[in-house]
Amino acid sequence: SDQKRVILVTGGAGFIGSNFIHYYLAGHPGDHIINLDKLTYAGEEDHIKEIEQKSNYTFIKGDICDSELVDEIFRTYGVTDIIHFAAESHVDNAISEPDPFIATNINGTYQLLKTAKRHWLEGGRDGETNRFHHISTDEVFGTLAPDEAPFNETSPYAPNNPYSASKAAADMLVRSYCKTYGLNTVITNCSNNYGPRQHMEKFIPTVVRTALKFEHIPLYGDGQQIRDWLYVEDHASAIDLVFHNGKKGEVYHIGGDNERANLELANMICDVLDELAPISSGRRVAHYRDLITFVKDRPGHDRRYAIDPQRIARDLNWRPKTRLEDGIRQTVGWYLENEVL
Ligand code: NAD
Ligand code: TDX
Repeated sequence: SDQKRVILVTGGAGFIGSNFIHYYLAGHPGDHIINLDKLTYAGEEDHIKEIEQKSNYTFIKGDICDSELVDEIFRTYGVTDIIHFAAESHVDNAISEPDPFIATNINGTYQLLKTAKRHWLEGGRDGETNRFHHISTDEVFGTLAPDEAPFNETSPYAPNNPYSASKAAADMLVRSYCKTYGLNTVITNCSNNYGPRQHMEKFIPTVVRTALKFEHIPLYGDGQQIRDWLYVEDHASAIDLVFHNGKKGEVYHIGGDNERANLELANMICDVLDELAPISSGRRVAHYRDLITFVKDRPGHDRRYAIDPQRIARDLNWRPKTRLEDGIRQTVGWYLENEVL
């Protein structure tokens, strides 16, 4: 619609949220984005500093679990929609300390739902124009055997670690607010994102960072775990489409059509680095791939994730655009230029 939207984006100083805000404001300059982010260790104000001067963008440092703050933001700005990215997102952290995952991913999502319901649905309002878009993950479906069909929107939930369990719980709460109260929700479950601004704790930045320092490149277990890789800008385009055109109460899976074993991906990154950051003679290795080292496996490590993206392809005509080789080259180039690792 051409009605001006005031969108509360949560977690917009993180990896996917910041890429999404850049993408969205370029395409919808008439809308206003309020970015609510706690700036945990994973949030980075630098990620959105270029848009800070825009009149249709407001940054608020705060916690999604703080329902009084969220309520005040609704009252002050007249929030019309929510796109909810904020989460604790790193599986290894969830294994060592699950507390913040339960607080942010479960209770934080609940506080947003509760406040949205109060503002959009109570007092006889039908809330049909107010969208609550929840960003989730393929990890909630657990793990796939090599010969199994990819996850689709009817796959059973089977989370295997405290992170994916907390995201699964959030998905269920969102679902319930649509079924019970009629909140206009959509959920997207996507595969592994990569691209500029990803936190260095994640796999791809870890490979780039350790390689450039000539440290061991750590591959968990046998390195044969498979992930599907989605370029973050392709993800942003899918979110934009689902947010505007997705069906109320619907779930959409977003995949990159790029299943790769971790070892194969690490080798690909190393080959790109050989080209973009050539190793001078006298170093202890001739090629970055010689730094790859197999280390202790992650407990409960899911063997394979893969997404069947037929629904979003058919209903919304979305497809990922970026070839993995191109996306990796751009991402590695970005890390080299920005020296953030
Ligand atoms: P990220 O860790 O890079 O960013 C998370 C952001 O949320 C940070 O800026 C952080 O400061 C903020 N945040 C954390 N707790 C908060 C709180 N209580 N209140 C307000 N802000 C808070 O994460 P990401 O990789 O950008 O992931 C974004 C979303 O996408 C998450 O919901 C995640 O579960 C989902 N997801 C990520 C991937 C992926 O590959 N990265 C894949 C599938 C789904
Ligand atoms: O040093 C490493 N070595 C390694 O082999 C790291 C950090 C990871 N890995 C492996 C584990 C996984 O098989 O690489 C793969 C990717 O690991 P992560 O980047 O930690 O991502 P993953 O656990 O797959 O989860 C990601 O995708 C789903 C995001 O972090 C989640 O937020 C998202 O929901």
